[in-house]
Amino acid sequence: VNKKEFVLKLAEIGAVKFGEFTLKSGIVSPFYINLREVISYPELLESAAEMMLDLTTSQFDIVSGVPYTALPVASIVSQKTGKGLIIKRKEEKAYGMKDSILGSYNVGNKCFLLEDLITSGESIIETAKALEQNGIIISDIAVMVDRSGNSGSALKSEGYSFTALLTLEEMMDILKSESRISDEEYSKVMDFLNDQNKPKTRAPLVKNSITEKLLDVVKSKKTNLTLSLDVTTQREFFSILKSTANKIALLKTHVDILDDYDESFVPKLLELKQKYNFLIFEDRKFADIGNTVRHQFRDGIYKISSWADIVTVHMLPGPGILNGLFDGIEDKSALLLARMSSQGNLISEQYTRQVIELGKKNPHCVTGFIGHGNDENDIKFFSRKIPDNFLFLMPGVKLGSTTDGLGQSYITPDMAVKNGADLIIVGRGIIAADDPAKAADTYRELAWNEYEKRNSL
Ligand code: S5P
Repeated sequence: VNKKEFVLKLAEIGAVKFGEFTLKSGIVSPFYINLREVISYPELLESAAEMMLDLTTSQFDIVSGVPYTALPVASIVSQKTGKGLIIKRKEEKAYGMKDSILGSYNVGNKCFLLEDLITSGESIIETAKALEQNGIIISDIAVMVDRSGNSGSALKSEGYSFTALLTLEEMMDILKSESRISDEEYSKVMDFLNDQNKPKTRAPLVKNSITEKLLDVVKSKKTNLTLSLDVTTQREFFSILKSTANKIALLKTHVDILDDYDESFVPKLLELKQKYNFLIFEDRKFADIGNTVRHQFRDGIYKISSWADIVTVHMLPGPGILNGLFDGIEDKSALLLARMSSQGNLISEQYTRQVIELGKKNPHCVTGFIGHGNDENDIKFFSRKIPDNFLFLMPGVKLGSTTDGLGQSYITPDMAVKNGADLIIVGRGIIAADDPAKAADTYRELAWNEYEKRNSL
């Protein structure tokens, strides 16, 4: 077999389809690729195994695949080479690491690892790491189709290299040259692939009134900076706010950390809001049942719903939390915590996905998502999951340090925005600076330049 025949056969069994497909992220894709069915076509499996074996560059002692689709391919490679097969369990065992790998191997064995499709590279990294934890050395990684659009850069930044039998572009070229897709379909796919790799402006799709207001402020003041004013006295609060207010689009408060909160606070705050044109975001992080958060939002000393435009919400209690908060309230909106910046936080990839799903179902009261990433690829990966009618706000932004000694992780403002954050949230980078006004300028400029660059693409 050659690649061409292989690709034609893939198209024949419906592994690549053309049309309109709504992806998990809400984005409509002009094609859909699903290699899972390959396992039911023995001759396809065999050609995949042969061609992927040809991609290896070094000797190996054992072979494995990322579960599930790559496993039968790995099993054929095993038969052809006489090297043993091992399998990493897909389900996490509740207890210990014992039995996380099936099959026989020795510590120090070199393993050839196969995968069918790479998008983010996450599942390969997960499998490779698990094998390594058991003393296995990953000597080669081969994938059938690379549709990452960035040659699997997440994998590279983790120190792994891989070879792909096919890139998506290559597949499309073959299908086009064999007249299996029209020129129109071909250019749609290519445009889509190009588009996907650049984060784009979200404004035109936004339907939420608070989000629209926020984006108006961003545009008119030329700033996508959120100031996190985490100080404990009103004097400090208003002094920093006055000197930075013309540089920010959004003011984030933790009203409950003020030592001297009294009824003069809110009127003073609203006066400055009026004067300097920013929105107010009380970072209350609601996380209880609907009835409780309803009171927490409206009642008590702070009566948050009377002055904050935006509040943060943990979706852990389920969708009822949004009803409790926003029923009967029109002009307020939530930012859902989809990821956190603190090291070792318990948020899983699946939880993040579910939070985004719940947000998508409630565009009337959700402005966007709080998220973070460990590096450029991780931020991009997260950003792509956020539909175009929602914003992505990123805390954990600071120049000159990567942590605060209390578990906070920092990345730089330009890196945050370049890779997809719409607004950055900066606290101590500004409030602990010798000259907060000057620091706010620096952060604003770095973030804004990247924002403009991105939106002019
Ligand atoms: O994941 C998060 C979410 C939030 S809202 N990580 C965060 O740090 N935050 C908030 O952003 C946090 O409560 C704090 O108010 C601010 C970051 O402050 P900094 O001083 O570390 O910039």
